[in-house]
Amino acid sequence: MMAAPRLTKAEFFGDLSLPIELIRRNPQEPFPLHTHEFSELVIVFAGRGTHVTESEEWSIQAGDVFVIQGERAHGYCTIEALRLVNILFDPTHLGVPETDLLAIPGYHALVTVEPRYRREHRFGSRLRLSLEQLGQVALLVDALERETAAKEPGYQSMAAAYFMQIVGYLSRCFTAAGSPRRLSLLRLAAAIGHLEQNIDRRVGIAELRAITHMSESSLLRAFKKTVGLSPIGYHLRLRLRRACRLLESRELPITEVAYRAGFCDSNYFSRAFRRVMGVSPRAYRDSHG
Ligand code: RM4
Ligand code: NI
Repeated sequence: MMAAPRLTKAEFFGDLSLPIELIRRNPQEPFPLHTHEFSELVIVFAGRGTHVTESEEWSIQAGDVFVIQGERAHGYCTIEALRLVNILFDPTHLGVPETDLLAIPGYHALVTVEPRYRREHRFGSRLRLSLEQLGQVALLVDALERETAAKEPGYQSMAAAYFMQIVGYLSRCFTAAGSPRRLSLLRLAAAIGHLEQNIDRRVGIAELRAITHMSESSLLRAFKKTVGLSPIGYHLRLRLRRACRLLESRELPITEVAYRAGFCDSNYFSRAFRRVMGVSPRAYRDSHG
């Protein structure tokens, strides 16, 4: 089989200074399997269609919302007046993880956990909005569209703010919609969010168990499957990522950087840093100045 084509940011983002591109598909035409350099948030406003991946097919309809991480091949076939809005975004340039969007339990459920469980749950855990919710999102989408079209001074921040409102609103809808399967996604999402919001200290498994109400073994298994790392490994990456940012800014001595990234022992910090990053914190700072 031929590899699915990979769509690039340069082809699809009209304005490369913005990590967001809104595309209305009225209608969405059948579209062959593809991957992309970016992610997309799909909001289905009307009609029906079949969303396909390499191995599965799901029918989609008005109200369905899902996030597609770019590396997963997907496309559309059999379409009945399908109208959707596709918000393409570059997750590495949004700055979203620094915000308290992470505190919304549905956030990671929507963007991180559900995409990983889509196959196993046969699309059954996706977010489906009520008509009223769809109307609310439509208003935010219109506002984002006006901002990106008019490009008045400040439009980059305004567009990012509308995008965050959309994601925040949808995350809250995800939190509110409770089927048992969704609840299990929300639990895992809560664990991921908790680690991301507590980068400056150690977080043990007992703490995560208390938040998720999961047994240690099912928590570890589900976490590994979703994130690709153990909770401790993931948390360590987050802390090192923060350390990198602090080292790059050159404002703090290395012992203080270690402390702010949740390491009370700066020797241990240096060892962990070198193991993951391949260089010492000092060498990292020297090469990023
Ligand atoms: C297509 C379809 C794809 C999207 C491209 C940009 O019509 O919606 O999923 O990646 O547009
Ligand atoms: Ni796509």
